[in-house]
Amino acid sequence: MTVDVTSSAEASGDRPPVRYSEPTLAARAARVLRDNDTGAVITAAPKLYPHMWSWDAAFISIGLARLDVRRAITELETLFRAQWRNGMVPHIVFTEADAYFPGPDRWGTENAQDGPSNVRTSGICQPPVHAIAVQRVLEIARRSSPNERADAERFVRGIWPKLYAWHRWLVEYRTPGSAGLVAIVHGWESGMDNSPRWDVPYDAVHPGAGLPPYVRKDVRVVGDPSERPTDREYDRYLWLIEEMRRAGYDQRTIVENSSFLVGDVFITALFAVSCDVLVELGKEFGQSGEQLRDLAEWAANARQAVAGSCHSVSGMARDRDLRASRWLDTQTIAGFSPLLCGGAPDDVQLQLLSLLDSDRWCGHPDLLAPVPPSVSPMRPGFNPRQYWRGPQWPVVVWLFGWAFERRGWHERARRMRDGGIRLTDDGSFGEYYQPFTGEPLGSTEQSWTAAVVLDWLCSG
Ligand code: 2M8
Repeated sequence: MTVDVTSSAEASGDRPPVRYSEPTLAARAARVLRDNDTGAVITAAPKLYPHMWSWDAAFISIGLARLDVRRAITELETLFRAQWRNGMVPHIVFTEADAYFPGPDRWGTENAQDGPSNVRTSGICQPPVHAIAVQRVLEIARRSSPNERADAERFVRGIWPKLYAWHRWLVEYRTPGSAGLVAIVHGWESGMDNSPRWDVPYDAVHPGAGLPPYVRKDVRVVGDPSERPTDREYDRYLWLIEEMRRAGYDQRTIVENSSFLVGDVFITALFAVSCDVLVELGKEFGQSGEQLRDLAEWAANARQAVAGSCHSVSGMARDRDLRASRWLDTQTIAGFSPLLCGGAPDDVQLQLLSLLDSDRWCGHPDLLAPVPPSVSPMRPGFNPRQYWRGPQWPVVVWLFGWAFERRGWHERARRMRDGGIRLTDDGSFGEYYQPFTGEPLGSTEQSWTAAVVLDWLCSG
């Protein structure tokens, strides 16, 4: 096995003192995806997350397509078989594994009117990146064999109406309030669970006496429990589930009454660009003009909402607490959302690009790899080891790189790719990374990390 040994200075923290060559790294990434395949799904991670997660599955399918287009298609089809009757794509599709909390019994979605009958799922959603994955799988298949190309084209025809229904659900049920942002009813829907973005709205969530007791499993799996959210935070997460369960997972009731309702600017930006992608696919595959017009209108509205959220001084995009009717000024990676979807005025965009390059973000002199951390190392509250409060996430880097490429910013896209590979070339495929030492944190052998690394390596 080819390994390049780093200098001892770089080998600080617990990062293994090796840097794999690209072919070896690719082989290791492929092995992680194969090892995490239960035969039915690729679990998000073998120990910490032994089920299928919605946005993980999208990224996983992109990496899988580099190995086996058919397997990538199956992964997305499995996720969409769990789509709710109202269009929602659930954030977890449960396997038989018992090692994760909250499991299906705690969610209790089996009596939800709109839930799927064939499989057990959670009762919330995650960021809408699936159209992006479908298009990527198609592109990769087209560069593979004629059979894979035909399989992928058949697949796109079949999944397009389901993607449209998923996007329509987000508009119908999750775009309340005048700001036009797509709203979340639980921090877990954002995918950035424990981000300081949610600290203020979570302060208003008061777990009631009726919160059933529970035992966490995540802190037993992660070596250092202080990286994970606190018990107090978990009480709030569980309380929100309790509220939804009591509402029978009826979306209108939840959006009206839940203790947490926040317009999420990062999801809104992803939604805008995913609608664009769906329009492109829909035009090519002959979908109805009316639906294409809907998608174009939803994209325009979402883009406008993202631009409208930008702070007048910093330029950073903001979430909106829809319960308290106020903007949330906490500055995190989500503040760069307009760079994902475009639509902000040129001066704001330039301001964001120069901020992203500055020593407050990617240009910070102590970063191992010049890719954006989840929170700026210069902000109070930055914690280099704590879940969504400072570390770098390879999938987030992939998303920015993908968006930059799409926007024609090839040099910027290349920097995200190269930086992402530098971050992960220890070959452990961490869930997230300590930005200064590159120590892998949380889970290792995390499927979506392996998947985006594989995509980067195959697109170099
Ligand atoms: C993390 O979220 C789950 C809850 O959904 C957890 O902490 O238990 C997040 O990083 C989320 O974005 C990700 O999809 C999930 C599985 O990788 O883990």
